[in-house]
Amino acid sequence: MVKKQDAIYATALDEIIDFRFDERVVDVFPDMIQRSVPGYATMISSIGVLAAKYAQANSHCYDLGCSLGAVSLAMRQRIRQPDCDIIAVDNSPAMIERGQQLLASDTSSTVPVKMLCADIQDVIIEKASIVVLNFTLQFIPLAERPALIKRIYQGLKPGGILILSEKMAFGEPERERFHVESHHEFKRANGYSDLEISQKRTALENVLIPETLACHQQRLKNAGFDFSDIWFQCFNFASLVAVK
Ligand code: GEK
Repeated sequence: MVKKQDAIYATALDEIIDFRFDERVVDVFPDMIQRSVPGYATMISSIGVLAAKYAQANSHCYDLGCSLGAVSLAMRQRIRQPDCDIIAVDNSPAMIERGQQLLASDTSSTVPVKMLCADIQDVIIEKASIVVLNFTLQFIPLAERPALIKRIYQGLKPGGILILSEKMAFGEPERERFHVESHHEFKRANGYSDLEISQKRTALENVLIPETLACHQQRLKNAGFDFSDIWFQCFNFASLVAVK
C-alpha cells in the first residue's frame, strides 16, 4: 500500500478543533500512526504472535477500535485454530470503508474477518479468546471505561486474553516530562515540525485521556483479571496483557 504523508497540522490553523477520525485522517492514517506511535509496527506484529498462542478453537477474536484493521490482519495471518473468526469494530464509517477494501485485498489467510461500523460500547462480546484494544480505550470517556473492561472480562473464555495498548500518563512530573519530551523527539525524528506536534497535541487534548499504569492495572483487577503485565513499552506508549 502506498502511504500518503500526513500533513494535516503542517500549516498554522486559525482554530484547532477536537481531533476526529474523518476522511482526511483515514487518507493518511498508516503514515500518521507509524510516525506518531513509537513501536507501532512491533506491537502489531507481536499481537499476531500472541494471537497464534492464545486464539482458541471455536471462539471469536475482537479488534475493538480497529481503524484500518492492522491488528485483525496480523492476527489473521497467525491464527491456526479451527472455527475461530475475527470481529473488527470501529465507529468511523470512513475507517471501516477503507478497512474493508484493504481486507478484501488480503489473501494471506482464510480466517474470516467481519468488519463492523459500530460503537464498541454496543457490541456484544461473547465466546472470546482474544480481545484487543490497541490505542482505543484512551478515546472512551473515563466514566465508561470500568464497565467496558468488565464486559470484556465477562465475554472472555477461561484462558482468554485482553491486549490493552495505550498512551500512558505517569503522575510524577519528572517521569512525565522525560516520556513526553522523548515522544516529541521521536516525532521530530520522523519529520514532524514543532508546529505540527503542538497543533496535534491541542487537537487531542480533550479527546485522548491517558491514565497511569497503576490505574489500568487496578481497573483490570477490579474487573476480575488476576494477572496483568506490561509486555511492551516505548516512551509513553505501552501495551498490557491481562489473562482470564
Ligand atoms: C490500529 N487499533 O491500527 N467505538 C468504536 N471505535 C472507536 C470508538 C468507539 N466508541 N472510539 C474511538 N474509536 C488501531 C488504531 S486508533 C488510535 C486505533 C489512534 C476508534 C476510532 O475511530 C479510531 O479508528 C480508533 O478507535 C483509534 O492498531 O489513532 O491513536
